[in-house]
Amino acid sequence: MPSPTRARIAALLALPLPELIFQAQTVHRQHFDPTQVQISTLLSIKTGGCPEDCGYCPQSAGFDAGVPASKLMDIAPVLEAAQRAKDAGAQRFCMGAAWRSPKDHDLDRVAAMVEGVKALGMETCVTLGMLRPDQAARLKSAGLDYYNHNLDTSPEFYGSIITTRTYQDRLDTLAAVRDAGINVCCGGIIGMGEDLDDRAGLLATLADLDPPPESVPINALVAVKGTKLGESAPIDPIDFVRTIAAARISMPKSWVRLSAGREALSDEAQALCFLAGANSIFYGDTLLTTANPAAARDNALFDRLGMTKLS
Ligand code: SAM
Ligand code: DTB
Ligand code: SF4
Repeated sequence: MPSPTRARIAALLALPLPELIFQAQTVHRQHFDPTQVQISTLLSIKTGGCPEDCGYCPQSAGFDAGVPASKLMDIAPVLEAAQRAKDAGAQRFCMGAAWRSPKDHDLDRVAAMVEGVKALGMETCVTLGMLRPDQAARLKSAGLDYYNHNLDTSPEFYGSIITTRTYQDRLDTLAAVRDAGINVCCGGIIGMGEDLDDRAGLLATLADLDPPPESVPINALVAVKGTKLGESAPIDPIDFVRTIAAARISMPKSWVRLSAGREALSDEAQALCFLAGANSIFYGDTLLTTANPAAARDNALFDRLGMTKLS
């Protein structure tokens, strides 16, 4: 038996597009200014060589995707990158590490990065893999605003994408983050071969978290050659729009982030995503290891649409 939320979301995904967009717009306007977009810039602070086997990820040591492994960055260049992101208009700086989970001595350096980025007057986010409660508390005391940890897909489809950590491991990390008083950033990826019911299952699991994540990144798979999913066919952009609309309707108060995959979308498809309730993006030429639209292209798009970056 699907959960009531899952059945409701599956029905949303099957609606005619004009009906779905109307419902999403109606909900969106009850909680947000539909002309404003929240802006985060990503930096990979520890790249590649990851022991996990996530089938989509160019940073897994199990794939040869042309991403060399590097060590955790020093603090100073990270703060310089954050200052550049702030100068370019980013409100939040998100630091990602290709770890299964952080070691305590690495966490000390990440905590110092968080303190430094906060001191620049930016919001902070990190994504470091699985966290224990004491590690989440350490990050909270450094001033961390958001922790990103994705469920990626439905509980049923998950095992065909990742075998080295379980869905429950991810839920446990999310609980540790929530209990530490850090905002939760949690979403998933579409285009990995999942069906519509898996998309509904992902969104229902997110929506049934209590409370739902404050930030919900919806990624379209960036198919990187050498990864297990490197030969996947691109998704239909309209399916991306539908997923975003269903996320907006099922999590009315969350920031829904149009995340990886924007480089392959036309300006018009991105405009539809904003109409469907997306109100946040990653901004800057690179995500972690793959390309993202240049800031100038995003600024031109916002001008065209009469939308503004939240500061
Ligand atoms: N290693 C940490 C972890 O996995 O928890 C943090 C970094 S990991 C790269 C963050 C998220 O990026 C993943 O959970 C996944 O949702 C997303 N991601 C990674 N590779 C991707 C790809 N090729 N296309 C779309 N999203 C991707
Ligand atoms: C999220 O959901 N998407 C971002 C962020 N959280 C860390 C990462 C996307 C990564 C895309 C592949 C890459 O650039 O390596
Ligand atoms: Fe490692 Fe994160 Fe990539 Fe999975 S998604 S292989 S945990 S860096």
